[in-house]
Amino acid sequence: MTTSVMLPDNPTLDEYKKRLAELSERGVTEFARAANADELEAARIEFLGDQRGKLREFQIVLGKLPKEARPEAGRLFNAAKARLTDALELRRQEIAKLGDDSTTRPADLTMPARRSWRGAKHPVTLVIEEIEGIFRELGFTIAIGPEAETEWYNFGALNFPPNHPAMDLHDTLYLSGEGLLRTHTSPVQIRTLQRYAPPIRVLIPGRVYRRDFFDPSHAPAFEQIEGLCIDEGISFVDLKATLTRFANRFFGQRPTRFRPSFFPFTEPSAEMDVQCGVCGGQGCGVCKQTGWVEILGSGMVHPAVLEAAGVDSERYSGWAFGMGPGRIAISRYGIPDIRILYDSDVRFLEQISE
Ligand code: 2U9
Repeated sequence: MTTSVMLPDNPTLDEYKKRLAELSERGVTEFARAANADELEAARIEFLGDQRGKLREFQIVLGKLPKEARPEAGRLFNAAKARLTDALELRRQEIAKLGDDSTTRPADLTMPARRSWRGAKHPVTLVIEEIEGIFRELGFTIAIGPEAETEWYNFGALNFPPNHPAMDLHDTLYLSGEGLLRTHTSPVQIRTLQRYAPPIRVLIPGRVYRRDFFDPSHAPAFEQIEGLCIDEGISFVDLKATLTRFANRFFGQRPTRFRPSFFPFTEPSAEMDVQCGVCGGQGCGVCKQTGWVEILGSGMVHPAVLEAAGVDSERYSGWAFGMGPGRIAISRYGIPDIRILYDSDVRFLEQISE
């Protein structure tokens, strides 16, 4: 609604007072007529807008009135501004009480749709799912199991002799009463061997717990993936061939190598490295100048472990591996500190979303 209240450039005091009273009246009427918040806002801008509001013209002209007329004109200007402001606020409250008139006002179908908020998968989830996909293609089945375990399933069945120093390596979180939080997903492999007859090819992702304090490369709870292949006639060749195939699929055709290692549950044991993807093997900060990045540990399943799980170690053999997908996610996405994975900071997670 346009409101014409023309005010001459150099009005007399009477002219100023007459026009100001007219403007005030029209403004109160326009505010009262506003049917909704949008119309009220338009009226506010028309009468009280800082730049082009009608009342602004009266403020500017104040300085052009005869000197002796300015005090009275100023008082009248302030009274008119207060009256219009009160009328605006009153109508704002009335409209708010009426509630949102979107139920009565016809929907504007030309309005753009609101962007629907989408969640995203966590970087570690993306890595786990990609690794699962590769091993599924190699004939592995995904298995899961309990996070609260017994000492036997977490250590005893895995050839950890009582009080073996390796158990300290795990710095275990024991539960009140009995039991513990599993320090690796290996107990699920024992349970699988007990329940199913070979041939077995399982991949076991899951959360594991260690009594570590958070630091740039350790977290007290982290994700792990272990794999197990048990059949007749399985040899170290099968281990190397399958894990090399995995590495080539996940990291691309980069050189890999195996280094002798030790684990109580495998013999022989080997760590597997992939050539550093940043420096191409020249040595850099990421690979600590070695040119290689460790990706997993592996080995031929120790016969004592097979026997503990009720599998005939004379007839069956097999290999196993374990890796930390969180560490792989750090190296893949160039994340400097493992704690960033667990801060749940949306600003970080939004950068790596799918
Ligand atoms: C059974 C038999 C053997 C699982 C294995 C590793 C080597 C290994 C670590 C990698 C990084 C744990 O997440 S990590 O800290 N694991 O190096 N794990 S072989 O061997 C098994 C498991 C179950 C019945």
